[in-house]
Amino acid sequence: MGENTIVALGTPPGESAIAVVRISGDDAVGIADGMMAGAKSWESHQFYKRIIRDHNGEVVDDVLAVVMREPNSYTGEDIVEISCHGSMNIVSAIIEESMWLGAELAPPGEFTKRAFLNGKIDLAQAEAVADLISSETKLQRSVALEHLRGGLSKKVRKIEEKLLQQLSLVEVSIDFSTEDIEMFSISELVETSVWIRKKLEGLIASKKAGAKLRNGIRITLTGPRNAGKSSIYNTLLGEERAIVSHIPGTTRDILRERIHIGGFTYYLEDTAGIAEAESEIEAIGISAGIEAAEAADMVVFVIDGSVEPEEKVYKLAGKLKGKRHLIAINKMDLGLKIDKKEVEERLGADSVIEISALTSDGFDELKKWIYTNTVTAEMGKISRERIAVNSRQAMALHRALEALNKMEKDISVGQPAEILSIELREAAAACGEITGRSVEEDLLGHIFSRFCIGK
Ligand SMILES: Nc1nc2c(ncn2[C@@H]2O[C@H](COP(=O)(O)OP(=O)(O)O)[C@@H](O)[C@H]2O)c(=O)[nH]1
Ligand SMILES: [Mg+2]
Repeated sequence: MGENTIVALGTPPGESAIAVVRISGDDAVGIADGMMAGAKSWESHQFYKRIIRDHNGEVVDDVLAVVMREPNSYTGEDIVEISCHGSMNIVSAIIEESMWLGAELAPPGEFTKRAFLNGKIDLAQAEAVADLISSETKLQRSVALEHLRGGLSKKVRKIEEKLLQQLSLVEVSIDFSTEDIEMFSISELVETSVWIRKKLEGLIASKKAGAKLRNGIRITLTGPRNAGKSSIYNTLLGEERAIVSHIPGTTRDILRERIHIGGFTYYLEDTAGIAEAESEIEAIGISAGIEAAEAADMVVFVIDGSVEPEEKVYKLAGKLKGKRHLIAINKMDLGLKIDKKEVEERLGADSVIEISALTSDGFDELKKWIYTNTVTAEMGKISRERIAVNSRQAMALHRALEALNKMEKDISVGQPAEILSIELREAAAACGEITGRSVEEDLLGHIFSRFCIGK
């Protein structure tokens, strides 16, 4: 392969039972011999118990090592994996010794980049590796796994094949144009184009939900002072994260924490809420809170249900129209002085629930509302099909879509086959970027820099 040989820690840094150091490249086996020679030569995919010595002959550690010879390894190159005792001191010594014997430190994602360049996986699969490593919930994991198994690649390749098939027909007709016979059928070309456009649109539509799946969904708690926003925040988190007090205006900064509900990741935000500010600092907090609520995917508007509602509460809540929101009437343990029906009638809210941050009553309903409002049509589709493109992939698919739109337009005004073939080629190349069949080197650098070192 002619590439340099790389080394990196493959497990998280820190103390652990074992740590794994990976070496990949032409010299990997030579380096393994250099620091842990044994009586027997390395057979591929066999574990060997060896002693590592540095070049001064000093013992570094007792290890278990395995050699995986090309092409049957993750990178497609010779790989040596050394399971040593999980001390950073030992790990550093092994990495230093590998470097002394000629290896270089691997930049982030280098192992996976090599797997891609050596044809072990395609680009969509490589991206899925990063998603899989960073997945926190079952749904994130299963979508990443489906992509890693080639689920997305297969769909895109099918589209690509259809494009290339039409392209070849159109090109043949250009070559034989002097013979004045139609080599391809315009109606078939249009039919295929329409079919492909539908498929592309379906995949592109999964981007928005995919971003929510990968990056999390923002939920902001808002409402008047002292309604119990910070208390609800803490109850949802299961810890006393936000300061709760009967003194109005306690919360000033926006607090943000991750929670998981039903396979999705949420960023839950506690804000100062909305009110007339009583100090300059509070005013800053309030306007930041209002901005957060505007940018959020969902808003929970909290009302103190233990007191008669002030007219302005209805006015404030009314501002949320057009935003996915829930009205939570809090402090039901104190006995409610607010009529749920009246709130529903006056605000026409998505829904209104009664809860208590103190006793956790109604929190199942609160979580259910969050979950069902996440599983919109698009999210539901993701959890069924386990396919969700990322923004790079969506951009490429969008370019393919534009090329086809242009081609259909050109067909309708009678443009010649030469023009149509350019557009078909462009659409196919754009699809090829998903799997990495056609992709620029600097884009690769960008994609693999997202990875952690040692992957
Ligand atoms: N009895 C009762 N008191 C609550 C409940 N939620 C909040 N409180 C109290 O209401 C006051 C204001 O709560 P806090 O969470 O700081 O409200 P925020 O200003 O909206 O963040 C505090 O004294 C809380 O202990 C609840 O469900 N029941
Ligand atoms: Mg608060």
